[in-house]
Amino acid sequence: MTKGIIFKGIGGFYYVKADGVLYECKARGKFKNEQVVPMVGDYVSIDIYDEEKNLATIEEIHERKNALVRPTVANVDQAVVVFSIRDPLPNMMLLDKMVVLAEHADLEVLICFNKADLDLTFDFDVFQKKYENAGYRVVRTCAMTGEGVEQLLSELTKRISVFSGPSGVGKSSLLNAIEEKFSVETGAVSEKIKRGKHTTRHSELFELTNGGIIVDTPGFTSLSAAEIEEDQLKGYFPEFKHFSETCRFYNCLHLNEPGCEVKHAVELGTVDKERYEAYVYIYHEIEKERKKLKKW
Ligand SMILES: Nc1nc2c(ncn2[C@@H]2O[C@H](COP(=O)(O)OP(=O)(O)OP(=O)(O)O)[C@@H](O)[C@H]2O)c(=O)[nH]1
Ligand SMILES: [Mg+2]
Ligand SMILES: [Zn+2]
Repeated sequence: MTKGIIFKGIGGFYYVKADGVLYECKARGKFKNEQVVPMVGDYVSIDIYDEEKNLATIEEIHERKNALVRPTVANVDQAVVVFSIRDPLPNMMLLDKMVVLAEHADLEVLICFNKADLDLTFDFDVFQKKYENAGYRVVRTCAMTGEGVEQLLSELTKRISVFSGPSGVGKSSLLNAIEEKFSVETGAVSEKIKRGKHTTRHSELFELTNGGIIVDTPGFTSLSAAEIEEDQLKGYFPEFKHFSETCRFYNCLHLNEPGCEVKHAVELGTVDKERYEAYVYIYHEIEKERKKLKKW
């Protein structure tokens, strides 16, 4: 048996890279019976039955370190949350939700603002400061000119990073800017509604020469955080931690409780107001969604 990683999955076939060779694989029937679906990023053992045509069967799926639902990928170390400064404009609520979901999956987070060329007046420094204060690394890139691509690349060494974000922000374009040989398909943004056209249809792994791996994924427009429990959410805003230790109630949710030091920090401006508002918004959204789920 040979060990490999699932690089992509299309129409019931899985493409597994093992010892530098890409094998087209079917999964053993037993997985279906066990209701296990192989995922891109899975470490698997394969049985090669045709050396010439590179055909094999997935015999075993090794234990996952983690598994993301959206985008669907296993065993990643870092989420690169990609937004563009224009076309489409960044949806900050979606950005905060993606960061929260990455925290929930215990991933490192890197925030990337792409299409720097489209708005030279964009106040990147404000965004950078906002998210750096929350404990995140932030980069500004332009896939078109290559600006910031070296810096982005330096954050992608020796680990598996998943590029996620709305359609049309330039995830695939960034891959091509990093290494031309990837020649990933990219698609124009709709003129009218300034939205991407969902060009990337499947998640796929790309190996960098620096030893890192990038997962390119399909863009999305909305995201549910209902897998998170309401009272867990506060733990996914790292900038709250320091203040929450001195809240009057040990289980303070930083909503309407008296003596809340997080709210106090928001008033003083030490915790960013918009980030706090995103917390409250996502909290209520989760509450609503989870209530609905319970009814079923
Ligand atoms: N001006 C400008 N355009 C860019 C930049 N990066 C990407 N684009 C353009 O934006 C459009 C969408 O890029 P894609 O790379 O396909 O976007 P994506 O995020 O992969 O989108 P999906 O695969 O649909 O999720 C293409 O027309 C790109 O040429 C950039 O830095 N500047
Ligand atoms: Mg794409
Ligand atoms: Zn509090």
